[in-house]
Amino acid sequence: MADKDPIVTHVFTADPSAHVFNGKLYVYPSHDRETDIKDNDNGDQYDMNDYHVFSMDSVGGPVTDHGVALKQEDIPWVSKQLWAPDAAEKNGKYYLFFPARDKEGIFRVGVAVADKPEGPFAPEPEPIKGSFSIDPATFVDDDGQAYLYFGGIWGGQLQCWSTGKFVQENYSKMEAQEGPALCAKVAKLSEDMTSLTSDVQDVVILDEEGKPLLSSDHDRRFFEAAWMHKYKGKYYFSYSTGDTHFLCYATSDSPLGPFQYGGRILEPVIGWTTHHSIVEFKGKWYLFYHDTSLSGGVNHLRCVKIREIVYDEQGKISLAEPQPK
Ligand code: FUB
Repeated sequence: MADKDPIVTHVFTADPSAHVFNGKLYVYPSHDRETDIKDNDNGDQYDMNDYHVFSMDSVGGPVTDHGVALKQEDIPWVSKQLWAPDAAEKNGKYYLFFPARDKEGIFRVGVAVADKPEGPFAPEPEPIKGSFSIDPATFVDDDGQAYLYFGGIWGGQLQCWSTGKFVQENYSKMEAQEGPALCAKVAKLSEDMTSLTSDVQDVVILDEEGKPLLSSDHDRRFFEAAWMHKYKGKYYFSYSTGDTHFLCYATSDSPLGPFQYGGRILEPVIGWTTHHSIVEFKGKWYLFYHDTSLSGGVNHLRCVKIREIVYDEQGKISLAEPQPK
């Protein structure tokens, strides 16, 4: 089985968030760039400073690069590292959610607003109050309520927030050392999508015995790359397991969980990180993900790819074609 081709090769792209707006498929990825910074667990080598938006009319067809939609120098609160973004549409406006380090080096989530899916996006002057860590993913439910999922351990700093306040000394612990795993976070978004209107709560993932996944369960516990989609009335929370390099999912009857662990979607790809989105387009379901094949395996120079996924009668996800070994 041949591997997939990157959707674009003229720039490095990663962390793809795919959405259908006005009948077109839009992709909001990180824009990886070359740097001399050596790889470390902090993720300093992921030193991105702008976002491009891409669109396509068909999967496998031509991809349009709409150019720079938002850049670091235009965001007053950001010091560095524009990491994995997501986008949403609400009441005819388009919102780009993005994580970045503030001037104190703490990751926060910002939001920027546009009239068109491809931007340009105008950033709010401050990060979203109450937001922290990385990898925002938005989900607008059928009743119009929008949710913001976020979080990432290790370089994503989630372990620093276990008391509700940022504790720098907790950084080097990387994650919980025993007991339940640290969870991704979720909160409701306001009607104008620029603030949180509920408490931030844990996205709890349960094992087959109904117990929260343990911190020692590196094959299944949440690491980063939250994504939410809905299929046949069920909420699917998917995520990366980080150091074990799997993309997994869990399901619930509520967007707030708790979620039941469901299985793996993607086995490890070339490169350390793995990050994805899931979207329905023209009657088929697709997994957008990245690997490092375009750079010959450089961890911070990644490329976005697409695979079709299918559901069985129980709603279990698998790839439409087997993943090459
Ligand atoms: O792209 C930078 C970081 O790498 C993302 O925020 C993570 O999800 C990982 O893909």
